[in-house]
Amino acid sequence: MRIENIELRRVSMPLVRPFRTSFGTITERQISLVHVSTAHAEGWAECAAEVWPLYSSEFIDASDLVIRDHLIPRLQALGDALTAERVGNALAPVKGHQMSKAVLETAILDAQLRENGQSFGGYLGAVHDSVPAGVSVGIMDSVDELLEAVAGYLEQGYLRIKLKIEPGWDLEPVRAVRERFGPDLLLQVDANTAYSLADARHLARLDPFDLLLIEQPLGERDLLGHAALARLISTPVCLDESIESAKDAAAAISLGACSIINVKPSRVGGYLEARRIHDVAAAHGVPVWCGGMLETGIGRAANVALAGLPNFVLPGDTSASDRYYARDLTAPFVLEDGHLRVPTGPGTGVAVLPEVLAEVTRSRSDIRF
Ligand code: NPQ
Ligand code: MG
Repeated sequence: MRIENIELRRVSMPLVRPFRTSFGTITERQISLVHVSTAHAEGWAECAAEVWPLYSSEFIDASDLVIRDHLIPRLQALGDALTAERVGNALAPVKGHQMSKAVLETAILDAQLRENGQSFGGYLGAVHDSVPAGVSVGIMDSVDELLEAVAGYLEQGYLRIKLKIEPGWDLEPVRAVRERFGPDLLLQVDANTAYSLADARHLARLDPFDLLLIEQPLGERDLLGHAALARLISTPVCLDESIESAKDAAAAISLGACSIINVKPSRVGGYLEARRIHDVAAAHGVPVWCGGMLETGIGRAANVALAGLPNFVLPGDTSASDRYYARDLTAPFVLEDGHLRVPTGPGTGVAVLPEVLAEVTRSRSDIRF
């Protein structure tokens, strides 16, 4: 496949409400979009890196730079031999920078699939037409405010609630949500690395609330700590930040560091590595679910396709567009009976809306091939 141009575009997307996690609060998402043009098609993808290196070491300005100066030259060197399947190996000599690698591979895959008339879901091996939707609920100023927010999401049809937690906002909100909404609510928590192994006895106090899982309680490099914690609490441990590759997944499973994995294509370098994690986990009987990084419709479309694979057995953070954005960059994803439909058109199956794109664009630049 022959790329003619790659456009990098910075957009700014206001959130419908502030989103607070253990690592900070955001009110607006700054996103780098990658737009690939070939003679026959175009492809879009979005980079998950944020302004600050707080979720992981990656951040948006560094991402733009590594894409321009270190990753794209390696793709240009492939010439006409470039395919989406060759991107991973071509970029492998560059250490780290999974989100930057992921956005390039994904935009190229989108263009390639559009050229071939194949959908993301079809290419990846999705077996479902629609996927159950969960929602990630930020840390709030009061339990009353949280209960109101959860009630609103349940009214909209969300099938699973994930509460963001941190020391000082854990037992009380979990107890309140469990008591108010009852034992049948699918409920889980995400600490984004906010605890240490010394908190094991405290975290064991979540055991009675019958949570589906606790996500990334300890530091991202601390597989042994998670393995030790998993033996001290009955809530299943799920890893997010710790898993940056299929090899990481295999190691974490073998060590007993997790019994469930949150798969985020952006965190692991793209959809091909995400599918490998799905496969490794399936081979070990470990369920996975699809995480989210506050994607616009561009990234959401591909995530929903991935979530259609057979071992995505838990509802993901694949929420409707209006969970985050009043106006999305694509036609909005909407809940239908608590589910999102897997797009069936070529590539991601969604079209970027030119007027919205123009309105949210802050800068753009072209790299000619
Ligand atoms: C998680 N996502 O599972 C992440 C954390 C997260 C939906 O909970 C900007 C960019 C803001 C990435 C906020 C959800 C973010 C972000 C939260 C990722 O851990
Ligand atoms: Mg997480």
